[in-house]
Amino acid sequence: MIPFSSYLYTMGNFDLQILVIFIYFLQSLGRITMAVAVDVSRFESITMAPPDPILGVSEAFRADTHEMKLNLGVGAYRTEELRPYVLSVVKKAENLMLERGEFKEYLPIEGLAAFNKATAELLLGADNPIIKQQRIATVQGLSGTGSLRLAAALIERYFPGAKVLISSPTWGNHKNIFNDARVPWSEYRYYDPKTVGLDFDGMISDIKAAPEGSFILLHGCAHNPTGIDPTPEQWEVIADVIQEKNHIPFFDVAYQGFASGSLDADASSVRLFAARGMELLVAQSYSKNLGLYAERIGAINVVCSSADAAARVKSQLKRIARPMYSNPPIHGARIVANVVGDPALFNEWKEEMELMAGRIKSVRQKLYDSICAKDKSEKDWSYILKQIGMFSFTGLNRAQSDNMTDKWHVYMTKDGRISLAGLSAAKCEYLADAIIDSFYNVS
Ligand code: KET
Repeated sequence: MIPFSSYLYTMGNFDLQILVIFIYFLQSLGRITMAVAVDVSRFESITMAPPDPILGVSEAFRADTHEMKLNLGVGAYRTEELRPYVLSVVKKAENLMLERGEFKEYLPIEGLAAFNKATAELLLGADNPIIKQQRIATVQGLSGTGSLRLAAALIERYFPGAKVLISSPTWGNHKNIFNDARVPWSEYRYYDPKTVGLDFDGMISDIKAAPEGSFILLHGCAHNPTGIDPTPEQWEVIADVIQEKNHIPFFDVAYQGFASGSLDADASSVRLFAARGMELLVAQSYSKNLGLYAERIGAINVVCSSADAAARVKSQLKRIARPMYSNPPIHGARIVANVVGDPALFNEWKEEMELMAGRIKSVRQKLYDSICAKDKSEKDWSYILKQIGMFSFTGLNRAQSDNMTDKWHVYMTKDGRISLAGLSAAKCEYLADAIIDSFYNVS
């Protein structure tokens, strides 16, 4: 039988007109209903979501054509020429993978074994007894975000009603992650705008006041967005209170090696808690320290009091991962495993990381110097130097941050955070002018 559509082609204009009149006639008899009203979407009730407060800044930056525009929104490392940077150890590790002709089969749900071993060792130190005792459940995750999300799902499932305490302020996505996982959260005091420093007393009393057995989310190093970390002595007190209240520490380690340039120094907070025999959760990311942003490589680690508990936790993490994304991507996992597993590459990585951390420190200093040279008032800008990591929390309010973007084409998050990793020495003077103008001329 000839299909109706083919038959239409054989018809002349006059025939088609007759056909259309016939259809209208049938319609008027109620025999045919036009089922689809093409201009009304089935998705009509879905409203437009707001742009993401961090990643949306990059979209706005791309749309700006001004020659002085500067993207200090997302925490992503740039070279002095403000170009994205692929570490040379990453290129070498990728070459190794090509030479070896490595496969692309599915990974196990928990990820690449060599990666999981390497990541736990980087976190705790290779000779940490916890690893030998197999008290750590490590599951490869979709970078820091995906790893946090797995842990959130674990909390929701096995600690119903338990609260997560997050710092005020914190990385914006933390709230989304726990909201989406339906985990209740509240904030503990962290930042003191008066001193542009840590509100340590507020932090301690809020952690003390939380219901026993809460999860306390801590930034392992280089707190985002403030760049303010507790001192080693303060970490001890934080650990005391968490232990006293039977809380569970939950570390977000997204900047290991980036704060100080040393992998070990930046893991010292986590290691301090682990050495006390505490059970804890740690989400890791290789976006920043290995520049693997788009490879989505990280891990969730759960340190347990026994190997048996760790095995059970791991089995449940896998159970959560399987229906979410089945198993993780292999490329970034191999890069990390190859870099950490080869002593020459490992050393080269540490050198490159020091270089990146060093460049950020030098623009931090230059920005501070430029601001001090231009600002004739008595204002103390030294907090810029005291902060560490990728960011500076400028203290600029929303209107002042808007001025930075609208007038100066400096793209930043509206909480006043600037990513120094996106700043070059050549742009420090310009940024200093923008900050001074926004600070003094906008309220
Ligand atoms: N934790 C913290 C504290 C963090 O700053 C980020 C990323 C992540 C986790 C997650 O990174 P991932 O790429 O999923 O491993 N922060 C930067 C990028 C972003 O917002 O996604 C940022 O704050 O700019």
